[in-house]
Amino acid sequence: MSRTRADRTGSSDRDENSEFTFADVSVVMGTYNEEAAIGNVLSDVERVTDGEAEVVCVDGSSDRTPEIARGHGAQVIEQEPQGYGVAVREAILAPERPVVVTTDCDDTYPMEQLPEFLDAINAGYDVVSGDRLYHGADAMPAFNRLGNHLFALLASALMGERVHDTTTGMRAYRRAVVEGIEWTENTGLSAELLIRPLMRGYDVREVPIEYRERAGESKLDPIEGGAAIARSIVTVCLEERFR
Ligand SMILES: Nc1nc2c(ncn2[C@@H]2O[C@H](COP(=O)(O)OP(=O)(O)OP(=O)(O)O)[C@@H](O)[C@H]2O)c(=O)[nH]1
Ligand SMILES: [Mg+2]
Repeated sequence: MSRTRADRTGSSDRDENSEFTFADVSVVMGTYNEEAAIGNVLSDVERVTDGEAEVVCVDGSSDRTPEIARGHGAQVIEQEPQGYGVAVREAILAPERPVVVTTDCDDTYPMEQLPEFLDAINAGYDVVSGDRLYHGADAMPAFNRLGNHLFALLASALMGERVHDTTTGMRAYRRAVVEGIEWTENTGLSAELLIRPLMRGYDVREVPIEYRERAGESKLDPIEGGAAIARSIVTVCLEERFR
């Protein structure tokens, strides 16, 4: 999926020869009543990155999620719950480290694959996107799985380039990407975070990831959320095509 770097605004915050380590990585997430999952997610990040990655949680919880996060040394930014994208937009823009990794705080995403994501950034990619559907995503509810396949087909048709998982929550970005684009979507932010960089010529790579069953309750209504995501895909693709 490599493309020409049409309008990149600086691909790296350090010299050509030095590689990013986990000390250059912020793992960020929206957290909304995730006390069943957050302990595992943050322990995994700590273990896999040797405690080097910093963690930022934008939190709207009324349960013990923020206490657990602080107990793991995470930075917690409090925010009234306003939806996925409002939280995640704040989360990606908060840190200052040169590599930003998003994840959901529901224990579905494999933090064990963080080294692979960092390797791909060090290989020169601007965005590394976890493709849950490659391995089948058996742990995903069938309706969501079908929807995610259809979103990827819709986005691929509108972009003229095949992508396989537009709604994944696990990605790594160079900071220049998250800062260089204005983000407008809420429930559809995850798709927007893939589509706008791709259509602007950034180097984007999908990597297959394992996907686990969710711990705790979903915050997404499959029908309403699905319709919002489809609308975001169409809007964002058209905006990018005619910008
Ligand atoms: N702060 C904050 N976080 C949110 C909000 N809505 C969702 N989140 C978080 O965003 C992440 C994604 O939400 P999920 O419920 O996992 O949505 P999803 O992945 O589409 O749905 P599942 O497939 O059921 O996991 C989770 O970590 C949520 O806690 C919100 O309004 N505020
Ligand atoms: Mg989730």
